[in-house]
Amino acid sequence: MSLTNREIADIFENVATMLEIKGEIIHRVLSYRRAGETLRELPRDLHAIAAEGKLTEIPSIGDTLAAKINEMLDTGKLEFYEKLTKEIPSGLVDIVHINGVGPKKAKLFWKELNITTVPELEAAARGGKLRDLAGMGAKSELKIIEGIESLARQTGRTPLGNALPAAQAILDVVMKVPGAIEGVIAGSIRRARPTIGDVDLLVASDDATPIMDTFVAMEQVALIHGHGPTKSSVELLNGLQVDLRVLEKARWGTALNYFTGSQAHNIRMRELALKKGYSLNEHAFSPVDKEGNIIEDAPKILCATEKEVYATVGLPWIPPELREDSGEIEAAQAGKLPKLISMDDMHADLHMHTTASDGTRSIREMAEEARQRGRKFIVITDHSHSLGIANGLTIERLLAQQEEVRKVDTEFSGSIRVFHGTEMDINADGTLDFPDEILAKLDFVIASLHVSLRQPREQITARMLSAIRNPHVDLIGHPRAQILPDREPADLDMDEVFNAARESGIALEINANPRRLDLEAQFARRAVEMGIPLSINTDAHAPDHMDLMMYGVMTARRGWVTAESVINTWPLERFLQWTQSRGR
Ligand code: DGT
Ligand code: CA
Ligand code: CA
Ligand code: ZN
Repeated sequence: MSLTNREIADIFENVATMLEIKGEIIHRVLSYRRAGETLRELPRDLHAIAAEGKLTEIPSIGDTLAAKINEMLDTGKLEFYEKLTKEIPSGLVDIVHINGVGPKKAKLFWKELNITTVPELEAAARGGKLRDLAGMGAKSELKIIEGIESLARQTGRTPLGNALPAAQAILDVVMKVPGAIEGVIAGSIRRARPTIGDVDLLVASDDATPIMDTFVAMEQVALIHGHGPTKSSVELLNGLQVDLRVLEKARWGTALNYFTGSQAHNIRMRELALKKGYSLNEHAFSPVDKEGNIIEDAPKILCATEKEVYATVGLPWIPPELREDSGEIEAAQAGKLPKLISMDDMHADLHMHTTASDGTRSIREMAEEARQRGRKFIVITDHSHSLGIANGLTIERLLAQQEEVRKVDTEFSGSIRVFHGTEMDINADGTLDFPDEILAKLDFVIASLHVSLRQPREQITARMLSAIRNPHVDLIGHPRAQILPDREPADLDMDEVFNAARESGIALEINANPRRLDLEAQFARRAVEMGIPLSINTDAHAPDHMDLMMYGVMTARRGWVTAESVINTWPLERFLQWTQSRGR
């Protein structure tokens, strides 16, 4: 039996969780967890690396872990893990994955009530059997039930930020095959959904065979589900499913349109085609009779471009990010499609961290990185003191940092402006981490939720409103505090949040980090409809995070956002006017 990278990663991650339940030192737990994460995303098969004797060249793999990997590759199992599962029931690992249940609680339920599976825990919670345990109550039982339900809803989707680079790398390989004319990533990636079910690649060519052969033979392929002349499907080492379709260039438009979706958009397109007397599928428009049956010998319409597909049903081309049947067909019919924001419009990044809190570079280095990416102004926004885990700044450190920022700003004058701000915590009790007279000294103030994210709706909403109503706060960072694909957003009353934001004239963030994409598109769209300005920022903790801006822009486009609504696109003078018209 031969294990895949993903199975070995799973074993390491299970070991980490089991050691945590046992109460092992955190260092040991983390080394297994990190190894698991690394192996999951590894672009090469572990068998090949082991054969070259290069396992220890993988980041976070030392001699001990390399020996364990070799054992698994050779024997199909890990003695150490088998022993652990005799000590710690493996169902506890699933229990730890429930939102709101950590290793300590899992151990408590196991030791006190002999609960070792999720269904047993759910039955106990519903039966009111957990409330009398130490540190538990009726409320925590409810939370566990909610956590189990949300676990069931999680469908194993991959964040856009992982799927897009993986898809692009594969497309780059197959496009090098002679005869590949055009290639594109279609499906939900093209529509910029924040999470992806599977990857849909399209390539135009008159000779599919060598393209398909290259595709299924790629190093990152773990399993081949199908290998045919028009369609092949594989599973990658990291578990991602990829479909490749190869078709003739003459049908590119209909195929691209069909496989971009969404399904709901496609259904509307087919209805429009029928009204014009055609049946539309991925191959062509085929004339139909009055009953809707295809007239066999009537000439079909082939479309080489999407523009022709839309023109055939009487519409202008619709940007893929809008294709969800959420008003885009009507807008296109009325000539009212928005002119969506694009990367070219973005010339500022208003949220980033330095070594002062949990970033990896100095103010000067971050400014230089931003300058190289063509940004015209940035704001340094390190964490505030109550976020101890991120080494948040005290008032003293914040004020000292301001002098440093001013120095760097002067050094860079003429190429990029560097402003001073904060990403201030909205504390669990609704207070803010800095007093007003300190906030008044800053150029730009972000307030964010980082802790106590599972407070009940009323409490966490009130907390958010107190930040929105502070006249010194300019922006709410990653407003719903979600982490993709698994951490559910905070239970905020978004109507109240939007109403308060509109009243106080504050901006809301689209955090561009693909683990966040928060606000998500549908909320961004609602905010803009209400006249609330948005700000798209990378929240960079390291230089390469600045490259993630595109995910924020993709999300904004999916939310029908135009450049006008986004303060990062405004000229510097307008931005300064706006911040100065606010509390300071
Ligand atoms: P995903 O993979 O769950 O993130 O979402 P999609 O949109 O990529 O869905 P997928 O991969 O199942 O199919 C790709 C596109 O192909 C989809 O957006 C629309 C089209 N498509 C697939 N199946 C159907 C279908 O049964 N009816 C229609 N109208 N379109 C379909
Ligand atoms: Ca897909
Ligand atoms: Ca698919
Ligand atoms: Zn941040």
